[in-house]
Amino acid sequence: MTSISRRNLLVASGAAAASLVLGSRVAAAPSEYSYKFANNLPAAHPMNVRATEAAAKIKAETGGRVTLQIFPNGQLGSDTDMLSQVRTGAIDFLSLSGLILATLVPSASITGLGFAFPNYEAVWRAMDGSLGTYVREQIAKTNLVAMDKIWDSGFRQITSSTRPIQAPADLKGFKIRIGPAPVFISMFKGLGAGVTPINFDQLYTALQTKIVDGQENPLSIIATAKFYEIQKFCSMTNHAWDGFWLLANKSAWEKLPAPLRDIVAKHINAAALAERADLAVLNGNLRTELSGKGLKFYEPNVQPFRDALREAGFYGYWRKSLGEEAWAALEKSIGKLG
Ligand code: X2X
Repeated sequence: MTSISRRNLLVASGAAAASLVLGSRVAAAPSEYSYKFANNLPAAHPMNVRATEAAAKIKAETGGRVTLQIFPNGQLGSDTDMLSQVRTGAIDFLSLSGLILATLVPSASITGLGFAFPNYEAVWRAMDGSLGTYVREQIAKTNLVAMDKIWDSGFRQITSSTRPIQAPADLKGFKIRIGPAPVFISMFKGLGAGVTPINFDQLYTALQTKIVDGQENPLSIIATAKFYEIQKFCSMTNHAWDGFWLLANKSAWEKLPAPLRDIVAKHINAAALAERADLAVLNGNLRTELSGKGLKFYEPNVQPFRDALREAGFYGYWRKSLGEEAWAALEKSIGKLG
């Protein structure tokens, strides 16, 4: 399985988008189990590239009985629209950040707590261990099924069109876009920023029209969404890690005979691991690539940000809000937080 090269990521967006658009618009001959898989990411993001590969493998191994049509780029609506759709069965699969899933499953916020994960070793120890199990159990209490392996989105950085963010004081009066994610709204309010919740499909325009001064996302999304075209500065705050749960509508999932479900789960989970590896490669290269596109990088000392969150009562609030079981599952993987 080849990894997505840096060059492929930044230059293949047209081809990838075209292939996915064609794939989604050219009426595929209906198979016995035809599923819609929606997400908010650009077609060139490794998540869509690997999901497309997985869909082909699923179709091949099931002899065409199971097909997944992929709808990237928020084609089927905003994140909050698509979450409603996967709950009703209007779409069958949705990849969604735990930050936004938290509007339905509050405990999903736990993976987005500020500065919770020091590195990827801690992320995968948690998400492939007790914390991931805990959150999937909470998701299962809704009418959704979460696949075993969470996909990587990455450690999030702050971009700006006005000034580099180097200390909490720089966030005072800074108009930052946040996804409709309770824990991030809380985090950036706690840091003193002016928070504007906007769905991802509206973000490029909001930045371009200066409705907001900046936003925060991993480098792979800054690159594939081309935010470097309308942002000047990027501060490597690594203020939170984020991942995408691969969610299935429960009745659509249970409609599949067990042997077909096993094939679908096998290839989707394998694709998640391949996508994680892709991002690991990209995370080592994208800063150079984005610098070449004009983005100016900064490496702020993050301890003042952590201290400001603690002083604002952020960790105490979320420990109480999420509960001791969730907090114990988190600290089992990362040690003491807050
Ligand atoms: O909306 C965002 O910023 C994104 C794409 O990172 C999420 O899905 C949370």
